Amino acid sequence: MNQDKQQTLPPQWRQWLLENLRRGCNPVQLAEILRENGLEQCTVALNEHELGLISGAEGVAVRPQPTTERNTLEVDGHTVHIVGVLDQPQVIFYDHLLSDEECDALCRLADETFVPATVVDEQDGSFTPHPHRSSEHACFMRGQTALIETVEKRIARLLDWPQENAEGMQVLRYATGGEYRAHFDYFDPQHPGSAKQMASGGQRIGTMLMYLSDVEAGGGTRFPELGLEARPRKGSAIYFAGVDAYGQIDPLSLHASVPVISGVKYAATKWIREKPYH
Ligand code: PD2
Ligand code: ZN
Repeated sequence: MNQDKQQTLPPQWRQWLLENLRRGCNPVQLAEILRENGLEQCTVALNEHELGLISGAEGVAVRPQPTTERNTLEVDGHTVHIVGVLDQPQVIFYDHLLSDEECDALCRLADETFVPATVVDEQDGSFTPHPHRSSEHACFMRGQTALIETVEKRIARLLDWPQENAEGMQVLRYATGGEYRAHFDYFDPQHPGSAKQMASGGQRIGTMLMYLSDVEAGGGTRFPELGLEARPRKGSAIYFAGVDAYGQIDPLSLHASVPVISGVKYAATKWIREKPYH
């Protein structure tokens, strides 16, 4: 670095930098913004108090940090297997998250209430049917039945994330040809409709997608940016984060439910929020 050019960061920028480091923002992105503003060579002297505040940010979890050390996890008397892990974006593949009986019971419960599935309208944040999502869904409130509550508790334990920081369960049914084209589960802050969805619970930071049926052909969950596809298997599940380790939305989480070629696909989603969702 050219020492002649070195100067102290202007006070308003200093405040901006400290504030964002404290919030846990990605330091690389903050450095990039400083560079864009010609401030990359400035120095910042921090006092002890400020250092304490920033280092405190490390302890604030912006997304679940599920344990992946063990291959088998005992959760409230139920044994779940971790069968795969991707670090970036964060994707965890679980087997036997649900028993066959739990899958069947969720399908039967949903069979009574299926309606055409909707997506969030980018403009006004309302739920609206869309040709890119040709499936049916049944929406449940958190804790609506004892079984739903059991599954929600299990997910909260697996992810080590509060049960109330999640939306209610949605059970999905895809007939042959049914699909959900490539999309993000997070709310894009650039879209006018996102503020309405984020008013309660903040950002959708992750998705637990559970497969409730085997499917003869098709029906995988595909991540086109990763060249990765999870295939449905009754009782298995994938968890994927929609934000990076700094809580920034992650475009690599783009995903789709590819068309069912043969059979019927049942799945269930639990969308995980950054804050309590009501
Ligand atoms: O059912 C799926 O595989 C799937 C894939 C991608 C569901 C969703 N997204 C969703 O409901 O958001
Ligand atoms: Zn999705």
